[in-house]
Amino acid sequence: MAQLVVRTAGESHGPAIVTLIEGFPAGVPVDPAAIDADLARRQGGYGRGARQQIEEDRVEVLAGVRHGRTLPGPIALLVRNRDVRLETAPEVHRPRPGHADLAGALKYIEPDMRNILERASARETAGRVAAGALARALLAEFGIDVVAWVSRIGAVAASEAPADAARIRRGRDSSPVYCPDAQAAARMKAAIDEAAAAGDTLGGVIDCLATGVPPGLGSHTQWTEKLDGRLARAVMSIQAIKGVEIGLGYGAAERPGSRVHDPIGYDAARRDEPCLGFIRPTNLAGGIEGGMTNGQPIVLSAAMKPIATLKKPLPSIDLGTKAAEAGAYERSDICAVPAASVIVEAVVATELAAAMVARFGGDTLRLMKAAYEAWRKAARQL
Ligand code: EPS
Repeated sequence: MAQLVVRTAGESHGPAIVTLIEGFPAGVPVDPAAIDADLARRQGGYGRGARQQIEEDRVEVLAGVRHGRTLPGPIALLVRNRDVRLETAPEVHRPRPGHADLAGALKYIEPDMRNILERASARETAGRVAAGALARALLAEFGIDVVAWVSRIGAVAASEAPADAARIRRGRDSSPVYCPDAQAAARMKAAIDEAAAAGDTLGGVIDCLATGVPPGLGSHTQWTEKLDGRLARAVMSIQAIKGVEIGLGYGAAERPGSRVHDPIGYDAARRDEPCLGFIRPTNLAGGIEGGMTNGQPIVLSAAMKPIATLKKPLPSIDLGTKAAEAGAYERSDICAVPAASVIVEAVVATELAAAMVARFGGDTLRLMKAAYEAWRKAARQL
């Protein structure tokens, strides 16, 4: 089975973040400006700290692209850091509750937690967003669109977003907190100001919608291939994400089955849509049944905890003396939920691209399209 794999390397204050992408089909158009646009969105959003005034993320394509299209070989992308001081940055001895510091120190028997936090840092996600932009270019060739936005910051929740990805994107992109509900966005901004004034930080919820997804991505045959499991892992692996829901998610536990499962109907007039005519009046499953897409849009949400680096730090200890001390503080974001929405979009796109490659073969875009069309033709005869 063809396998698309994305890996990153790099420390927060090292020279660069590097991304290696293997198994990506050849012939996909690559637009560095589109990658940079996603990188810029990831750097933005109201509530970001001083670091983002230093950084100016731009992709450099080091390998795997020629004449604006992907080659068969691995793709290597590089995003340089500007705040480079890995060799001179001070040691960290006071673990921050909520960060990787203490767990990493215990794992590696490491008294200087700088050696942990530099890689644990969410700076790494610049690499995953760069890969996600490539994945989106591949998905676009098949009419698949992924959009993610902020639906809650702290206690402020947005009203339900429109069902249409283009409308969500328009609203989101004119919002300082990447939330399509303008009234809620204003209250979210005020909540971030309040948290900043209190020396505190805020988390929130990110919603994600993928449209145009054909049925049958993922598999019911092996747990490792179940798409809901793969998406949950990809999203949960984003720094500070503590919960992932697909469709109704936790809400499904409260209801009887008759109010959870989406009835099935058929409308021949919709045979050319991704659902192939098999319509569902609701989409509480979030587009996935039995670990496979069912032709409905994928609906997913993720909960992000507040940033662990606090201006008014929580009680901690000095790892050397074991004496009570406040957790370490240099500077921090107040709220990075808008940035995390860009990362959710990227990792969901990457996971869907991987599922498309696994399903329709990954050597070249042209062969992949031929396999996709052959399957669609056969599926219409079901
Ligand atoms: C981060 C701490 C901050 C964030 C960083 C993630 O960096 P610094 O310690 O340099 O102020 O700004 O995120 C980024 C640099 C980024 O580009 O997203 C952390 O501890 O996770």
